Amino acid sequence: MKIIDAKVFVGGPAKNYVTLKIMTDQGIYGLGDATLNNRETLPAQYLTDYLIPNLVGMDPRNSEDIWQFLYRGAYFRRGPIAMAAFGAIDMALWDIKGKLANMPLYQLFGGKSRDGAMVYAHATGADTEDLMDSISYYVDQGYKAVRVQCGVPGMPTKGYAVPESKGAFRNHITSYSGIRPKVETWDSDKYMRFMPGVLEEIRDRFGPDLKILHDVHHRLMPREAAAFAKSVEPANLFWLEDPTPAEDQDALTLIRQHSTVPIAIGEVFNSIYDCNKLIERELIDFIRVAVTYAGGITPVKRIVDLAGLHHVRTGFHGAPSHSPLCMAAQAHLNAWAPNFGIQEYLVLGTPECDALFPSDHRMENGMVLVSDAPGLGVDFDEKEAARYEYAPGSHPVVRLEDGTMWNY
Ligand code: GCO
Ligand code: MG
Repeated sequence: MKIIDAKVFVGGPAKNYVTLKIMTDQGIYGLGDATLNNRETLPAQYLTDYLIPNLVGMDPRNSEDIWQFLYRGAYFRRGPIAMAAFGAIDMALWDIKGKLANMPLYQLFGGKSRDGAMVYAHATGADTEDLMDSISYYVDQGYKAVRVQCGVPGMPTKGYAVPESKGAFRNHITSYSGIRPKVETWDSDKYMRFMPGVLEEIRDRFGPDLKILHDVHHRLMPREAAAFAKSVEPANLFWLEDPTPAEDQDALTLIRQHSTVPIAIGEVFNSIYDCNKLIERELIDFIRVAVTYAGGITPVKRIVDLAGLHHVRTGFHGAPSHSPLCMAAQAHLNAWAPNFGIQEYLVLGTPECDALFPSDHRMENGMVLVSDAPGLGVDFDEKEAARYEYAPGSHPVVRLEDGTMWNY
């Protein structure tokens, strides 16, 4: 069996998805996601200029050897652009493997460990009352877990992932506003004074069973993060995400010394070498890698197994940052992983996205029910894809009130 060709598509409804399609001499094709938010053309070009010409002629069933060829063969290893490109190839090869075996991928991993995988939605509010409405909206739809972000009073822009005005609580966080970033402001003291009270109020209002998550988005320094983690303990969080910039891994020791709040980290990691020490030292509770940025199913399965040895559960990064192909790869891993924790999931649910990526993976009552179709269980409609073109976008940048650059 041989790979005869592969193509890359960039574009999509309200979002630049990077989609790889690998064709074989047996008519079976595989699909993969290389979407790297706001830098989408780069993994696409890495694939077209360097990787696809090498894939042609290879046996697609040798996914492990092909992964090693990509990783060891690059010489300059890792980094999100290369790893997203490898991730798409690896996903597509697993898709082909599943189609050849006529089995959904979770069967090839070891079968199902659960019927549905719990997901969390994103609630957000310009102020506390607005946030409470947003949480109620998701709870009413059956979600068991909600990430909560709230506008902080007294800051010129209100904080990470919060709307500027009330009532816009279902907004997506990534907007395609051109190549020049919007500037947001930040004040750690105001945030640290305000947010613990909001989290406690949510716990009081929604009771002990709701799983509450909160994302600091890398904005605190180690001592602040340790103090903050301690101060949010009464709210009994499911997790506190990215309390500090992820590069400084020792910062997590300080947090652990002062608090038992569960810590989730890893959405910006792109290899096992970014998290093996954190996992082995048991400094985190959830690992947040995504199958796309972390180089595909092959390496992420190794991360999941390592995490399992150290009581670390999965909490994969989710939509809308990744396409339904990555979400499908994660749905299969979530169905299998003995140490599954939770899956991030934003309600995209647009008819345009479903038309571009038809599948019968489905969401019911805050759980993802994995498809039984062979492979990833997601298709890609090229006619639909022809309707979209690449639109450049940028993440916001963050400055302190005196102008100092800070972490988005
Ligand atoms: C999350 C993340 C994202 C990132 C986004 C950047 O927890 O989902 O923090 O929302 O901001 O993926 O592209
Ligand atoms: Mg995050």
